[in-house]
Amino acid sequence: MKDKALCGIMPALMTAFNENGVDTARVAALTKYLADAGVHGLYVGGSSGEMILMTEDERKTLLETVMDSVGDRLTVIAHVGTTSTAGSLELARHAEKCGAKAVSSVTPLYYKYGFREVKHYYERLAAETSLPVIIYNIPVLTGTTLSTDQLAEILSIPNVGGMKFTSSDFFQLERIRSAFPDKVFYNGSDEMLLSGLAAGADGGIGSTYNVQPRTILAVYNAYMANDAHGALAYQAKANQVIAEVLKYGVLPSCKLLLKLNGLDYGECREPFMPLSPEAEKALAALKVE
Ligand code: MN9
Repeated sequence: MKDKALCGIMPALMTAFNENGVDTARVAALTKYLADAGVHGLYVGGSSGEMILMTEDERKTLLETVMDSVGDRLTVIAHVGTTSTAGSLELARHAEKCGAKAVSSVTPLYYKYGFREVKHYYERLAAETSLPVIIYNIPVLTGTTLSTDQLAEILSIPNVGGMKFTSSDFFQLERIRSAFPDKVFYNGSDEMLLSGLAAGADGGIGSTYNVQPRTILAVYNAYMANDAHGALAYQAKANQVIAEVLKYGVLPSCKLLLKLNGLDYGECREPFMPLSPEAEKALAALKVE
């Protein structure tokens, strides 16, 4: 049976920083804002959370902050991918101890691993935790494009609960979700949420969900109510924001949009840079909800 608690709209939570590390008060404020907006869960410690720019200790603090803040209200998926298998296994054990509902991971970053290595990595991760493991398939960043058969082989590993699918090969998404009706599939590109839902995704995980949760939920809710045209209208509304954010840089832009919306979430960590005045002006003109 598909785990309904894992389905739905899950912002890929952004991280706020201060001079001491994770700004736990601001992180708690954003998680509460998103819970109040009605999202179903949070995906914590992924690329949208600047995990590549954080230490493992900071990542643990981040997850603990989220669990304390909204762990009783929302499904929390902990992204545990790092540059090393040992580091990811350590974060997976920590996530389980903290009460996360699932763990997710890209393969260890930087090298372009082959299929045998990718599969081995997920076997190790699945053996380390009793939580469901959500594979993170993002070929444009990992450099490894897996075939439908190869994805199916990885999904067959015991304990693998589903996949975050960041690709526009919706034929492949439909084939694997039909082959694994009990597993959970998430669309990974915000700008193509409706396309992913139409191919059978059970929900979506995305960065811009942090800043426009209501519009994204409207896409999902309309689609679930069999209103594909309504869903497309909301997707078009979301895409006006996404197109601008992509132009100026997703994470710095989303942090600015949060600030304009009344939650000063600070700046991204270096080497990200503050936005230009021109970008700030363009983003300030957007209607974001
Ligand atoms: O988590 C995000 N992907 C990455 C998903 O960070 C690589 C997406 O939400 C994108 O930021 C978004 C903009 O292209 O779709």
